[in-house]
Amino acid sequence: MAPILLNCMGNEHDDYIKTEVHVKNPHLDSMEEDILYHFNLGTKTHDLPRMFGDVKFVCVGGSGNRMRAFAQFMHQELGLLGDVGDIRDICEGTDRYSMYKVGPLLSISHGMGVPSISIMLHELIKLLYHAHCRDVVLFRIGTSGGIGLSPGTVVITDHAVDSFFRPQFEQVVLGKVIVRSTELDEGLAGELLLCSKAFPEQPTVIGHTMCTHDFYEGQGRLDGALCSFSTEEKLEYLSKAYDAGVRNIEMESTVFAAMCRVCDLRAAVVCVTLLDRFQGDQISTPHDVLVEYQQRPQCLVARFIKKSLGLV
Ligand code: R2B
Ligand code: URA
Repeated sequence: MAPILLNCMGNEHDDYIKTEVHVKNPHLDSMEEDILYHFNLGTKTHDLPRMFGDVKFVCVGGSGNRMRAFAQFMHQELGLLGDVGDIRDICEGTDRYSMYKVGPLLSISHGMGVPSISIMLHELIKLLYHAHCRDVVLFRIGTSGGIGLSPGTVVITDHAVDSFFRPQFEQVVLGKVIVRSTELDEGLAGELLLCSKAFPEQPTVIGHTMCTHDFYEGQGRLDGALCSFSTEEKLEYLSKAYDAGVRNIEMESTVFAAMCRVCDLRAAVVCVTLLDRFQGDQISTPHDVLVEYQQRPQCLVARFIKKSLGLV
């Protein structure tokens, strides 16, 4: 039986938009076959509705190992039958991305940066479309650099912004720039914030997330192989970002928000901060502390999913 989706208050969603996943490409329906090359899946070689038709939640994150660990964690959290050791990588035929399915949840890696997550999202959204999935919610769970927050703070993104603090994503198409909005689902962000009350030891805030195309100079770091600015200029830029409402910096949120929005998918970005960029650039926190920080977005999203399924 299909799971009943509840909102965070335990009520069945009245306002839940019960829709199939949309693709915004008129060419797709005239294609005889669609090969999802980077997943090593295809509409002729795989029965996508049978494999994925019951998917309700998709969590994406940078690393394949982290997304496997998340799938194993969710297997336990959802009380599913079977051995966690048997959860296999659906994309094992390719080493571009890793994909794990546990019950109604897909856990997928996207690599680092906008081009990598963008390729993955094209194929993921088509996969959900071909599989006739309905009412899917997407989450990006990841790491980030904080601005004026203590390390370990979880940031739920309201707007993803570019390096000029604009809530938009620019895509160059046929030599022209297309601008898409990066606003995320306000209700979903609010429900996640409510869920965070169950973890009082994990500070959680809602704020803007800045997405850059580089980890070093692009995020105002002084410790890359190249640096073209002074410490004062770095701090001035971070202060401007803070004043514009930016609370953390990472490298995928704008295209994630923009693509989900165009395809009418409810989506959220939940990233933990590994350091406060006003205090430094190097990530020198001990490994075990970083591992615990990285579990924080996972725990928050797990709680949301369990609430939605009426399990807590
Ligand atoms: C966060 O962490 C990665 C860089 O270390 C990048 O993928 C991101 O968005
Ligand atoms: N990921 C980023 O993109 N930046 C940081 O500072 C930390 C993690």
